Amino acid sequence: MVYPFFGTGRRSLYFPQGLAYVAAALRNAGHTVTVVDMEGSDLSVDSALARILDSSPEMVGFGGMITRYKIVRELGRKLKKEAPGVFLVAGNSGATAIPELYLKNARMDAAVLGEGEVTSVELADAVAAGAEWRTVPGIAFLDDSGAVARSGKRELHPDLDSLPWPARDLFPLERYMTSMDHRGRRERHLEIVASRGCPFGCSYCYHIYGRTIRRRSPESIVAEVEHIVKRYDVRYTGFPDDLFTSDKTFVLQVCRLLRERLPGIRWSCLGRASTVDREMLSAMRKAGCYWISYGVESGSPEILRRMNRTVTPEQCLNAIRMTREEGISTEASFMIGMFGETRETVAQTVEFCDKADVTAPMLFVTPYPGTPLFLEAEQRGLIPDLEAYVLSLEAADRLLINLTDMDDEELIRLRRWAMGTVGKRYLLRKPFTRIPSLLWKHMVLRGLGHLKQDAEELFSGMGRRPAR
Ligand code: B12
Ligand code: SF4
Repeated sequence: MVYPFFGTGRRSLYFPQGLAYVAAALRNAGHTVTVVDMEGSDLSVDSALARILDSSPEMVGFGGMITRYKIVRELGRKLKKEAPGVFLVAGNSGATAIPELYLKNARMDAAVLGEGEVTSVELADAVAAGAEWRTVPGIAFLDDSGAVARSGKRELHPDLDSLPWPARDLFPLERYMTSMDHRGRRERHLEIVASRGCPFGCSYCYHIYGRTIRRRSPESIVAEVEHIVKRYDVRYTGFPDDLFTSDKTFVLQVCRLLRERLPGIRWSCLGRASTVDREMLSAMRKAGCYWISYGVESGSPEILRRMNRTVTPEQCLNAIRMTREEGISTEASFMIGMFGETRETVAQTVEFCDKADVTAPMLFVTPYPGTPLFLEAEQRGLIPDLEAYVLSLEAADRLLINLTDMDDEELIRLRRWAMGTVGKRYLLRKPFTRIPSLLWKHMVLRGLGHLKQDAEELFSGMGRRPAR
């Protein structure tokens, strides 16, 4: 199992839950699993290749989201040359959304579509036995004519509690746990997945687990948190689920068990404004919830409507205020550059940040493969070369595709203005605490070298809103 590298110079490491789940399922089924973790072990392509070949695998599985496609392609091509008999398979959101690239250009024999535990075991069983593997449900492969073919549909796993917990022991876990967490702190941390799926249909979001939400039982979730606390001395945890707050009864039950069994634990999750209320937030706080990040995305009702968000700016504002009042830190995320975005709608986002008293990097709206937004961009002819586009995908802080009627330069300037203005006003509302804390966070996360560049960027965006 290979976890491809993303880039250099970062100080936060995110444990690859999906790959670890698949590794556990394969091991449980009797296969011998070795992990080559390029991210956690800081491996170059050549050293990863050497480690893969050293382990004499029958099958190599690649994980990592779409931003890591470049490395999968490089390793796939090299492996096909050096060890042509080894079966190559890729999983995760990229391979699921655009299997054709992984099969044709990265030389994978198969792509596992969606949830990987059962499919990868059936595939490995078939490959190990020299049996027909193309009939395993839930995969894509190239047929004899070189066209992408799909096997039958793989049903989503009906009982998440019965899946083996991620095979964390196969990874250089210490590095993940002691890396910087999302708050810029070094408190031993590790997250666990409590549910899969989300019923909403935001147009920029990719649903690898579909629109039906499946939750683990609160008992199983808290048992896993207890396990990571006891076994790895974890002090801070979190739920990276699409929508941890989807159901009040579920959240209240998890909170009750956390309070009873792990009174000192602290944790975080992602939130959606329309699914939280005061009772839920209060219970979460009492159970150790320390931080919630809300996807707000825009302060303009019209842009939210175009994103199919089904939340209003007022709901977001209420949720943020309520969360703070209950004693939980909040963050909000924003994007700029949706179809229909104008200088006025960006100004509404800036106004929202003022009212909510938040600051946040604002990403460019980026159509990720498999999303409704991507389909629309493709239909409008905005993605003429799929692979070139995928290779350019990073963290959406560079403008890759302009969906607006503004020209690129204007949109870039507008984003810089919005971020600068929001940042400045946020700092000046409480200068004596916020400025030192921002400087410290920047130094810790980005290093001294970036301080000057970041400050210049911030100050250059603080002027008047750019004229057309
Ligand atoms: C946590 C998270 C992150 C973490 C990092 C996680 C990590 N270790 O890589 C952080 C915060 C860093 C992050 C960043 C980004 N993320 Co993110 N992230 C998630 C999130 C919320 C959960 C991922 C997770 O742990 N899921 C739980 C595990 C169990 O599921 P899984 O990973 O999908 O694994 C299963 C299958 O995919 C499959 N599988 C996975 N690997 C393998 C390997 C093999 C061999 C096989 C057979 C199967 C297989 O089986 C697994 C078990 O069923 C997902 C949303 C989601 N619900 O998945 C988005 C998501 C993956 N992120 C996404 C995006 C767009 C990004 C960013 C590009 C955002 C941005 N603009 O900056 C960045 C990219 C950063 C980077 N460095 O690459 C998109 C990807 C869209 C796409 N079409 O690919 C998603 C789907 C969000 C969304 N709903 O749109 N992200
Ligand atoms: S952005 Fe959040 S609420 Fe919207 S569909 Fe994705 S996971 Fe669900």
